[in-house]
Amino acid sequence: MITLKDKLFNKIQEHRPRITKLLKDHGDKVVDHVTVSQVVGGMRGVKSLITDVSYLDPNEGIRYRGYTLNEVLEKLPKPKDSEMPYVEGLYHLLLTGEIPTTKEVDELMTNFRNRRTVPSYVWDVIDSFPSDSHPMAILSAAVMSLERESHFNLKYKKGLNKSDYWDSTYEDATNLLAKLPLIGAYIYNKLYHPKMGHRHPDPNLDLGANFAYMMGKDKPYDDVSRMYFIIHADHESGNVSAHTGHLVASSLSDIYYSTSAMINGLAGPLHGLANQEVLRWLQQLRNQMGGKLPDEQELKDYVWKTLNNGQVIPGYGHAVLRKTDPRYAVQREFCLKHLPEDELFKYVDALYKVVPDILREQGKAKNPWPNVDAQSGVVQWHYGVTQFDFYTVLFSIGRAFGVLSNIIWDRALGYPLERPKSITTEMLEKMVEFDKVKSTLD
Ligand code: CMX
Repeated sequence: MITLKDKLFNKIQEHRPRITKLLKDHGDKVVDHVTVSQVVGGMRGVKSLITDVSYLDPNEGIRYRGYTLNEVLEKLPKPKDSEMPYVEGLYHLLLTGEIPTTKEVDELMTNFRNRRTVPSYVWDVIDSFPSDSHPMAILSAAVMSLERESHFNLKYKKGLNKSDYWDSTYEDATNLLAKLPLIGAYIYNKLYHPKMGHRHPDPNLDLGANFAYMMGKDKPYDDVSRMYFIIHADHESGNVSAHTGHLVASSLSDIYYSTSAMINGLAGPLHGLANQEVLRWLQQLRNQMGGKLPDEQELKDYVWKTLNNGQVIPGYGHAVLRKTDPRYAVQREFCLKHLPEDELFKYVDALYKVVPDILREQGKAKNPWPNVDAQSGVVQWHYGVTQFDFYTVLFSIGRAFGVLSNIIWDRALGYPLERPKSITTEMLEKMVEFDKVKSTLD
């Protein structure tokens, strides 16, 4: 049977001439122009990165390899009696653009199983952290400690042909992806359930079910894990975590350095950490309400108070999206089916009815609609993962699938070191002055 790696190689061979032709025939074609606001404002919307793994449409949301999230969840093979597909199948889709067969997913599950042994020194690194450390800091260090395992580095030192970079990068990436759920669950049990201790993975389970098992959670947490990892996997290349992973990898740092950097970027409250901020914010409100559900006016007052204190409403807004995030919608559907009576879900749903209008009235946020983080903590909380500091670790495990797929392709297509140009404020001022003088002369 043709392996995932063989299939990937064929896809790479097909794709390489497209980039060569684009560069040769159209290298000077102008793709975008850049305004002063974009230079000062974090390069919002500047078309300057390339990826085929996913595309984010402002109104429609994310597509993985052309498929909407609902299509991905519908088309990928699923374990028996499960609502959510195999995460292993998602990796196949992200890398090749093709929906795998059940047989291909089976093969990939064996492949992952053979790669998931975590060296004992990683457990030592995790254990050496004080128990009040943030789980994202521990995760980042645990991934970093694995760097000595990099095949890419070994081969590069011996002399590696550029056209073969992708091969050992694929090996490193797949090794890390197989280990990440074990590392995540170990961190969880160390910090929050030290008495339960570390659970070894069950060889008969897929990645999502094994994660639930290692976390000590019953069904349907296996589906929650699959859903969570799949919907968080990729959001094209410009978001902080994906961009950081790509940027670091562009210097040919191996994927352990790149993934650790990706995790560090995700740990910011404006990005992945927003899911824990949502829970913190909801808990504050819940405490204030002393057990009763807030009415509409009480909710509005709480939202306005947050804004008037100069804080953002966590879980709302987005740098690219201009509609409700489909990742929010997928989780909402899951909640409506499995936990419609959950108290926090009712809070989240009630907020959905008031926050967009308030943000519109305030007039600052370009997108008043909820993003993925508005809903994800509630699902975790319902199934007993109430330690909200941990939520971004779950996001990281999912995000690594997209970022690493991208890095493998970056190497396969020979994308160079990333190096945008910076200029000084004085230069910008002179450009503006020059335009003013020019227009008076015109
Ligand atoms: N609450 C209050 N104000 C908000 C807001 C929100 N949810 N979203 C945006 N704004 C404000 C911005 O802070 C900014 O204010 P200033 O002009 O005073 O700086 C203004 O609206 C314009 O911002 P924008 O162009 O609409 O949004 P950005 O691209 O700058 O930022 C994001 C995007 C996500 C950081 C922002 O919407 C935000 O802070 N949201 C809350 C945090 C959050 O949920 N982050 C998770 C995003 C998803 C993810 O990456 O995981």
